[in-house]
Amino acid sequence: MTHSAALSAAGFTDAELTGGTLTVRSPIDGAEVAQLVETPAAEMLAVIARAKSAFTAWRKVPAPRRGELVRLLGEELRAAKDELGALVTLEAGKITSEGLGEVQEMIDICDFAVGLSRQLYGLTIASERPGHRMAETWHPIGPVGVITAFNFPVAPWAWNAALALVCGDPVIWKPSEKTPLCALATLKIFERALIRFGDAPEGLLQVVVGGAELGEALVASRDVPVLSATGSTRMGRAVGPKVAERFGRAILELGGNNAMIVAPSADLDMALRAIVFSAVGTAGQRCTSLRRLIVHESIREELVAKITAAYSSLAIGDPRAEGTLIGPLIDKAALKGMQAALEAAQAQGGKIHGGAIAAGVTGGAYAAPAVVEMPAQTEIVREETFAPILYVMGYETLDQAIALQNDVPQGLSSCIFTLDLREAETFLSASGSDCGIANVNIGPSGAEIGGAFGGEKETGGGRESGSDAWKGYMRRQTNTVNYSSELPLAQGVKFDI
Ligand code: UN1
Repeated sequence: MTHSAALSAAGFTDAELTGGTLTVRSPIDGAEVAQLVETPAAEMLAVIARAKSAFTAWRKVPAPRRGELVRLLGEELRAAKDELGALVTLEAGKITSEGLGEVQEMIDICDFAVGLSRQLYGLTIASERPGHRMAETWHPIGPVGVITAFNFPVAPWAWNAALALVCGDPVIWKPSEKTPLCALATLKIFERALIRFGDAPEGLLQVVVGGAELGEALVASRDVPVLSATGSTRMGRAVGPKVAERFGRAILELGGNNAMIVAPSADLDMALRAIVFSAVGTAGQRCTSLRRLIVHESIREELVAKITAAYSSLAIGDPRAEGTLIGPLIDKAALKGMQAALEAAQAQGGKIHGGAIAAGVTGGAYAAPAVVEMPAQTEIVREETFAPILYVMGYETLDQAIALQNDVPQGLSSCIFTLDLREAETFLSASGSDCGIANVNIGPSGAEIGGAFGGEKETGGGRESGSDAWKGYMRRQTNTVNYSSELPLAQGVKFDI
C-alpha cells in the first residue's frame, strides 16, 4: 500500500495532513507524509481543564457502564485493525505482522479492561472495635497524562487508557513527535466508540500534538494526578522528580537492557528462534528487545555460529513486503547511534559479526543486525542502544550468569533457557533475576497484556497493563464505619470528656 492509500484508509483527509509545522516522515523511505498542526503550549491549561471537567462527570458513571465504552473501543479497533496496523507500519516502520500485533495488543487490553470494570475490588477488613466495620474502596483519581514513544505508538497508550477509562479517569495523550498520526487515527477510532456509547462527557480523550513542552505541561500540572510515561531513562529522569515534587504519581516505563542466559541443558533450536525474534524483531527497537546473551562457555561458539548463520538469511527491507523480517530503524540518527555503539564495542574488545548498513528502501535507515562477542560486560554493553545489536558474553557458573545479568542499570526483562528445574527456579527466585519480567524458555520480548508490564532500577519501577496495575489509576480509601452506640477508640486509648 502506498503512503497516501494508507493515510486515507486510516481516515485522514488532505486538509488534516497539511498546513502545520510538525513534519511527519515515514521511516520506510524518509518521505514526508504530513505537516501537522501542533497544539500550542499555551492551550495546555485549557486541555487540562477540559479533562478535569470530564472527570467530574465520568467518575459518577458506574464502572461497568464505563467498561461499555471500552468494549465499544475494542470493537472499533477490531474493525479498524488492518488500517491502523498499516499506519503503524507507515509511521514506525514495523513489518506488517508486528503492526497488526500491536493493534491486537490494544484489543486484548480492551477486553481485559471490560472484565476489570466489574472487578475493581476493594477489601473488607476486620475492625478491632465492636460494632465497627472497615473497608477499602477504590475511587477514580483524575485526569491521566500518557506520554508514549515512537517504537510502540499505540499499544502502551491502550494499556494506560483502557484501564484509566474504566477506572473513571479521562486521558490526555501526548504521543511521540515521530508518530502522531497513529495517535490521531486512534482518536478517530475512539470517537466512533464514543458516538455509539452516547452520553460520555466531552474531553474524555484528548490528543496533543507537538514537542516536549506539551509533555512538560502535563508533568507540571497538579490537575494531572497520574502521569504515565514510556521512553528513555533520560526522559524519565526529567519527568519523575518533577511529578514527585508536586506529589503526583508517575508510572515510568523506561529503558531496558534485557538478557537471556543460555544454560548447557537448553534446547538450542528453541533458544535460537527466541533469540532471533527478540533481538531483531522491530529492528531491535523494543524496550524488551534482547540485547545481551549470556551463554555457557561450553556452547558459546556453537550458538554464535547458529545465530550468525540465521542472521545471514533474514530479509531486510520494506516492512510492507511479504517475507521481510527486519524493517527500518526510525531515522538516520538511530542508524548513527547503532554505528557509534558498534565502534565503541570494537574499541572495548568486541568482535563484530554483521551490523552493516543495508540497502533497504532508498531514503530509509536500514541495517543488518549485529552479533558482538564481548570479552566482558563493558561500558557499551551496559547502555541501551535502540538497534539490533546483540552482545554475547560467556559464563561458567549460574551464579556468575545471574550476577552478570543483574549488573546493568536497567531492570525490565530477562529470561533463561534451560531444561534444568533447579536452574530455572533459581533464576526466578528472590536471588535470581532482578527484573520486572523474568521468563523461562521464552525470549524477553512480546509480553502478553495479562501480566503487569514494567521493570526496576532505571526502568523506572512503573507497572502498566494487566494484573493489578489498575490500582495505579485510582485512589485508595480506607473506611471505618461505626454502627454501634458507643465510641471506643482504637488501641484502647481512653479520652473521657
Ligand atoms: C515497548 O517496547 O515499549 O513485550 C513495549 C513486548 C510488547 C511491548 C513492548 N508487548 O515486547
